[in-house]
Amino acid sequence: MATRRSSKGPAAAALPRERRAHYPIAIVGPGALGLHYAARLARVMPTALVARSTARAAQLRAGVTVGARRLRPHAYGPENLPSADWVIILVKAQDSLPAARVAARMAPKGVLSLQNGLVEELLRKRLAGIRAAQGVTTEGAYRERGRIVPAGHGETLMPRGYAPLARMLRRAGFEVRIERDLAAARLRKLLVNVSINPVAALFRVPNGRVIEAPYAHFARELTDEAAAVLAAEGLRIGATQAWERVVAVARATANNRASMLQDIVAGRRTEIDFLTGALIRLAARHRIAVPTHRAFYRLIRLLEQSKSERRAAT
Ligand code: KPL
Repeated sequence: MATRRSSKGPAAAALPRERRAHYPIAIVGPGALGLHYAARLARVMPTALVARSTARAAQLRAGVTVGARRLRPHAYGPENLPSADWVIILVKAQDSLPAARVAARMAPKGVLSLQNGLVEELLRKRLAGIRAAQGVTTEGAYRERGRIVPAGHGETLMPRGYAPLARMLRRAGFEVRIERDLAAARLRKLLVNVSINPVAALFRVPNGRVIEAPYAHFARELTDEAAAVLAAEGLRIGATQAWERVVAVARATANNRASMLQDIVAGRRTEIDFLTGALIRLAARHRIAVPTHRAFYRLIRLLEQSKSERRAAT
């Protein structure tokens, strides 16, 4: 597919700065899930991938294996951004603001976040004047010895007004649904994340094991507590339905390593503040006790700390 400014395709890495390359789509965030989306999209259209630094972009351009294929992405750092019609943000929740700044500089028609947590308000503020929304994805992918392993076929939800982006993703083979009640879908995703991710990260098990003994006991308690909080937030969900939802996602992504587990193993900061932390703040607002979430919050924080202390000591 041709770019708007060059009929030879967006070989932008080699283009002089003044001839900014243009893409139909750009992904901000080359983590496991970002690379999974980028790899599929790149098979059917020029796709830009934006990394946090020029050095990281250069590493990515050298190639990365995603599934059975070698991807040589059109990767950019923040200093040399192309423009793009549509931007998908797939960075960690704690990196939302810099990612939104980068997205705005690509002058897009619309920005869709597919991040975990509840970040829509924050993004909308930062992207004032640009169509922006937080959708939901239940796709799964993880990194293993430098390669990306897609693990779990999910759904990508987005609001009305995103039909051109939905068509692109469908062309790339993603299952996409235009969702009328995205606020509810985001709360359902939060339910899944707060029930699966901390258990997977603490016990270092793949998603499928989280719903089996002995881990299921903890996951079920987390789900029950979360269901009560989310119902108070207006989500129409009972405890049984909530558990069925968690079980369904854990089964659909059985071989996946939850993002929080990947962060712990890699010694990175996790999204615990934006997931369990967010749920605890909602619970406090509704005066609902969530002792199991509080315990997991502290345990994950402890794991993060001991990892960084070990790093500092070496
Ligand atoms: O969103 C996820 C995550 O790992 O963060 C799930 C849906 C649990 C898939 O692993």
